[in-house]
Amino acid sequence: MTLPVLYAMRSSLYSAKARSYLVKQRIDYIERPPGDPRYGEQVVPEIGRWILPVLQTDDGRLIQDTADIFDYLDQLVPIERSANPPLGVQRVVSDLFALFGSEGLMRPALHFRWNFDDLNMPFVAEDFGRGLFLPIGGNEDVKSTFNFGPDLATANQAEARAEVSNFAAQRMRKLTVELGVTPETIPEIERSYSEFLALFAAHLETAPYLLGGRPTLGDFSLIGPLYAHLARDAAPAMIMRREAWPVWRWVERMNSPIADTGEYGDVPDELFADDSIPATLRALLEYVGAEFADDLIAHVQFIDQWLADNDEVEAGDVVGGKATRRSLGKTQWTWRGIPMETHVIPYRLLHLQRLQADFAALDSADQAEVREIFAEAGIEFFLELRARRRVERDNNREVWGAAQDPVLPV
Ligand SMILES: N[C@@H](CCC(=O)N[C@@H](CS)C(=O)NCC(=O)O)C(=O)O
Repeated sequence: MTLPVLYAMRSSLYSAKARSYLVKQRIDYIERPPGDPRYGEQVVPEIGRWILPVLQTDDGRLIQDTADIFDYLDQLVPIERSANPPLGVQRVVSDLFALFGSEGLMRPALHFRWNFDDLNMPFVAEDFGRGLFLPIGGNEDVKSTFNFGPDLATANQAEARAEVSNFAAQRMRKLTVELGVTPETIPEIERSYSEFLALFAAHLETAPYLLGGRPTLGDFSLIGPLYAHLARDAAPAMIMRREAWPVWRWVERMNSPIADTGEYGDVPDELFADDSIPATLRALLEYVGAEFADDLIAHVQFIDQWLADNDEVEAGDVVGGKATRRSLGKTQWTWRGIPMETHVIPYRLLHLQRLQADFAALDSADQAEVREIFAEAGIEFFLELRARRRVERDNNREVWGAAQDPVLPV
């Protein structure tokens, strides 16, 4: 039997999302690091960029992007194990955490990885080096992908690993600043992350997952930042262990093929009864409002203005002009009272569109309930916010979609 292959790394944020899904749904698979020659020879040319994770299905198709990987895999599991709650209030709440988990914890993840070198680097450098450079050949692809000096075929292996690892680390350190981690914002990033841990831990006192007895897309997204960086790297691992035992356990649980919910007694693997959203989860939604609403608005405003300024763009054009350019430019906004400058990533709109489409499909009673919950959390406008074009995925990259009337805060 041919098994699916996940090209991934333990230290990669988005890899953790796909891996957790495969593990929790007990889908047998093979995991290969990007240093494997097959990644450079087959995957990168077909996907068109160096990016993780990539799933190779058992019939050989390549899927990039964790949201698309979830959609593909979710059709394979029995409906009662689907990570998409049935259409209702919980579906939209799961979508919200799919957006926030994928995009909203990047700053603490990057800060706690790249600004604590003494504690983190011995481990992270090993992880990078051993995932990116394998002693089994194929390293010419690594060399051309990363475009660096030494002749890897003859280089000392440890030195070559260090070289590759350093190269990748430089890129990520640059990204850390580009996404708004600076000396001015760091104290608030740290405070905000501790607040998140406290609220998520309080929720997990009541249930093993976001929406009850089994994980949903919201969990499978939050595990990205919370596993690869915030639980595996030494400095933030200490923080999570010290401040939020239930979150640490949730991270373990999200990587376990069994329910792993013993401390809750006998928990049925069902979502909260009656499509309900408990108070502890509402508190977490309020946190998402405080943490992420201004960020999302700034993104959508910038994207809309960019589209106004670049009206030659047509549906089907690759976002950013080429698949490797994920940002449209930089924008300034105020985050929790602090001036913030960040790169703008149109990819985010995909998650927002998903949430809005699911909301539109609800009956009016469910819509009213979602409105009430979102309004209480200060995120009601998430249900309408849009730029003048959609973003879609085509051939494993982001492309502009149809034109539409923008909806922006006045
Ligand atoms: N939207 C993508 C994001 C994937 C992504 O950003 N992956 C990172 C690793 S965690 C990456 O490959 N970065 C390489 C780069 O940007 O050069 C997904 O959900 O799969």
